[in-house]
Amino acid sequence: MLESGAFIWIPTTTLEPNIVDFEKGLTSGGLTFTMISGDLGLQPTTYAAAWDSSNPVNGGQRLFRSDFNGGVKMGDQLQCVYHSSVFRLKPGDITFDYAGNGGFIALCLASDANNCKINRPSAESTTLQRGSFTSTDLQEWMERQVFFKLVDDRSGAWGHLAIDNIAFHGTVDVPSQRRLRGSAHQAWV
Ligand SMILES: [Ca+2]
Ligand SMILES: [Ca+2]
Repeated sequence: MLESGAFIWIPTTTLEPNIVDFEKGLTSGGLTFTMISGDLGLQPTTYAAAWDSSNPVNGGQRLFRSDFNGGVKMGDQLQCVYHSSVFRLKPGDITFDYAGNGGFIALCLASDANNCKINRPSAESTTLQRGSFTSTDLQEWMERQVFFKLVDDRSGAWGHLAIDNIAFHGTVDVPSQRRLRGSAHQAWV
């Protein structure tokens, strides 16, 4: 029997991953991606504009591709760093579809933004491939506050990052009104 003032735990995770598919722009899968440096112009672009990108597992209409400004191909000389908003990491693999040979996706600690797990495609191909951070790789950061980086750091041939369908398990930052009782995940009874 619960005593007055006790609290119960409200689960905030499901078995289904959040999916960043870029279909509605840079706010996707519960996260918002913001350009930290670079001069990339508009993201995402469309598969129709980036006609040389193909995704065998269905990318929908849009993807992030660092050599594009909206619907215009700008070239591999561009570089950029995007950060996502922060989320609390939950158990499960993180998967994504990516291509290119000029950038990477990273998962970083919110408390130490230079402490990152990096996954760099080496795909001199226009066909997106499946990549992942495995749950084993991520175990040490379970329940920690983390965020994604999308980085283009090369200017030569194939020096871009194409990425779509970032699937992760996590809970996004809880709205401030739920902090009134001192904890984001408690409900008083
Ligand atoms: Ca997509
Ligand atoms: Ca580049």
